Amino acid sequence: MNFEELVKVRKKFNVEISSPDEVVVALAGNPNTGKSTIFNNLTGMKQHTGNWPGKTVVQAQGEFIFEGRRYKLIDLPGTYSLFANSSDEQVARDFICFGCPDVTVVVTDGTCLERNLNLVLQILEITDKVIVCVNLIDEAKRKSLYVDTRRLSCELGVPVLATAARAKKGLDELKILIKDMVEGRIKTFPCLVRYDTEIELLVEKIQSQLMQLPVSRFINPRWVALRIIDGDKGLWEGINQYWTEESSVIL
Ligand SMILES: Nc1nc2c(ncn2[C@@H]2O[C@H](COP(=O)(O)OP(=O)(O)O)[C@@H](O)[C@H]2O)c(=O)[nH]1
Ligand SMILES: [Mg+2]
Repeated sequence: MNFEELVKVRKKFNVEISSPDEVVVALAGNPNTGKSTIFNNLTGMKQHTGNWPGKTVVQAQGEFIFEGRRYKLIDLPGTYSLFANSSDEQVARDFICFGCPDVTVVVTDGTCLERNLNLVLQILEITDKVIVCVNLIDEAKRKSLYVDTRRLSCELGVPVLATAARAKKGLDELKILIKDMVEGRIKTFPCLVRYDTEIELLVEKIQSQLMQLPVSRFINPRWVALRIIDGDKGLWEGINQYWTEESSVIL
């Protein structure tokens, strides 16, 4: 998307950007993983809260400047899944999918990673611009849990870093990773869930048709194909709501 298109789409989420250099970072994760702690530490006093447009879900936005660049941080509602059963999940999914964040940071709880990885895998199906934060690493250590972030990063195909947000540990590294990702110094190879052959063949078929549509420039065709097979109506609603200009092409 060019700058004007991005400005228009993000405005629909009440996220205003003023220059093409400004970076939009979404903070996603299960509830109580430390998202707000990270958000507050990174943005300090430069933040404000409101509601997501048309929803009673609280939206927190904040800013920080790092090495001369402005970053806008969007604290998404805490969710266990993106299958849009609640308005929280819908907000998180719609923003990750249609709000075009430049980077999505998924904050996970290092003391119960397994449960958190479900959301990580769902987000990796939508976007490859993901950084996984294994937070509460101090708690994990206290429970004698060791997280091999390097191995996890190899398996997920995206950067993984350990943080202890309450003690402000790892947050400088997080900023560097975000910057490196935005500036194209990090290549990711997201781990994608492979489904049964029957489904994969169908995905391939739908995907190749989607690839011929202009909208495939903006949205991951594999993910759309999976949602179509899933019979997910929320996807069409999202496309109509946020990408009106593109919808006639896809529907
Ligand atoms: N020990 C420890 N506590 C943390 C850490 N990060 C956040 N917390 C605490 O975990 C609780 C939930 O954090 P919060 O940021 O509100 O989580 P959110 O629901 O994801 O926004 C709060 O009491 C935080 O102080 C951390 O790295 N270590
Ligand atoms: Mg919070």
